[in-house]
Amino acid sequence: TTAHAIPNWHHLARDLKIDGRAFINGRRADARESATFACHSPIDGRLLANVARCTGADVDAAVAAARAAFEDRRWASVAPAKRKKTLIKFADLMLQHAPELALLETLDMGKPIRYARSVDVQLAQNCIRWYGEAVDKIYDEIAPAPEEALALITREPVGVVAAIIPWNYPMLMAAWKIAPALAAGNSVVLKPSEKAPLTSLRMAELALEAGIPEGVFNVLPGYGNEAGAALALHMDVDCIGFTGSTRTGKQIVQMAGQSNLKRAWTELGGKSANIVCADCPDLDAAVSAAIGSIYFNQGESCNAPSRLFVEASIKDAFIEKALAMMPQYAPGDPLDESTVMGAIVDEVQLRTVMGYIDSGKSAGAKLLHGGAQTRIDTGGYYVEPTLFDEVRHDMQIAREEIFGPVLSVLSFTDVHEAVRQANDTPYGLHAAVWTANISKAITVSRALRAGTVHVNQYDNDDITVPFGGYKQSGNGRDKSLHAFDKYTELKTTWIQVK
Ligand code: TXE
Repeated sequence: TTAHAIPNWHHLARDLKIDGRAFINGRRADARESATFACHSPIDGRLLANVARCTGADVDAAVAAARAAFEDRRWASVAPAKRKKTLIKFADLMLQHAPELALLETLDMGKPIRYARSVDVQLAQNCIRWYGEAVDKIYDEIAPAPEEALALITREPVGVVAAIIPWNYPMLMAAWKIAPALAAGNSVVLKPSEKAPLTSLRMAELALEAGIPEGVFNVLPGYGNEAGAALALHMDVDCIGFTGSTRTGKQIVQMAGQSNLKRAWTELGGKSANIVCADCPDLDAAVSAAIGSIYFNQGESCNAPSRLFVEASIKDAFIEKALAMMPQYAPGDPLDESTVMGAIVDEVQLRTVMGYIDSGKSAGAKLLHGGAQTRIDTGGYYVEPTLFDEVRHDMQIAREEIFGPVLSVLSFTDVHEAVRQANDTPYGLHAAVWTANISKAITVSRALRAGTVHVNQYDNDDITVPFGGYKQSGNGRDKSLHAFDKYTELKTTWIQVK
């Protein structure tokens, strides 16, 4: 391919046409009574679009369309090899529209355009492509039954799948849910976060263009307590896949139980611990992984290593190296290609983050860098990368998910005590240990109660591995072939032979 010049994002943003209507049964649709909510950019507060504010009636319409599509099997009966081609076409269309999708994502939730383009669009289209590729390579099972019978164990789509997703990686979270659900032959109703609904809507248009039939993939923007709750309570939704806060995840599971016991899968918050031992094989790598992973995406990542446990004897050296890296994370204009830290998603989240920073200061943690709101004259919401030292395990900033660019440093002298504190949290999403001692690495990684444990790195990630949490970080797993477990039912068929 020829090297493309980097687009002038500000010009593109000015000319961008944004359609905020819902997507139901293969068409754009206003919400009932044309209700809308204003979608503002956290970059500078500008109004991006008035977006359909879907409520119960719209949910009924979308679920009915999804059900009809499932019942007549217009997608479920399509041969896996053909479903594969359609999903790959969908992924190709996302790549063709990569600049537009990246721009929508950046405008909507404030992340730097360089990452929206190189990370979010790429990972989202790759996820859709990967499940497309997988779907004609999976075989069902035959049980070791007695001679006079044949027992088949087959997978069937669960039916109508609802997906409720957050605002931190809108396109990627959409892809993690819809790709395995669609590949398995389900119909989907997706509710994006009211804070970042735009890329989901555009993805629905591209899916239709790729050949995913009408009614199979619907998108309903709206508020959680309106469109979201109506989906979670719906009697004709068979399964719900949720990513968001632990508080809302508990409500989703309750609503599933109080309605039709729809299968409820949750991917929730985290307070991931990163344990760096004095025998860490590469201190520079440990520092850059710790800093890069907490400040990436403005700290708005469920698996961000927000608790850093450093062995006391190397803490000063660690912090000196960390402080030297901080200037490169100064927030900038997200539409500028050189920016690596963008805007916080909205004013509510900004207030939450600032509240935690105040709490850290008043609890006696030592603020070594940042701690302030910045770029206030832009009209947007920016927070400096913030580093607290001398954090104690019982402080609020060490216990609660902040979901912002705030790193808490705790020190330890006994690795067993560090592991105990690392596990002393309701969460269990990610964790890490850095040590050159192989036995210690294995012992500690076994002891850490988390869905993913990193040893001597933090960044490796791939669609091939499951992602999800222990404890109150949720249940079920996104990504990898294991995600099919959530969106399929296992059927046993006994056939008498003689
Ligand atoms: O999340 P919510 P919010 C954490 C993070 C953040 C906090 C609040 O700490 O500061 O949650 O963010 C929908 N019934 N995470 O308020 O409310 C909502 O519309 C049905 C961590 O944005 O959980 C959105 O689509 N749905 C997390 C989705 O749930 C409801 C990612 C997530 O919103 C609903 C996001 C209801 N009653 C936030 N209420 C992670 N770990 O990845 C809300 N929703």
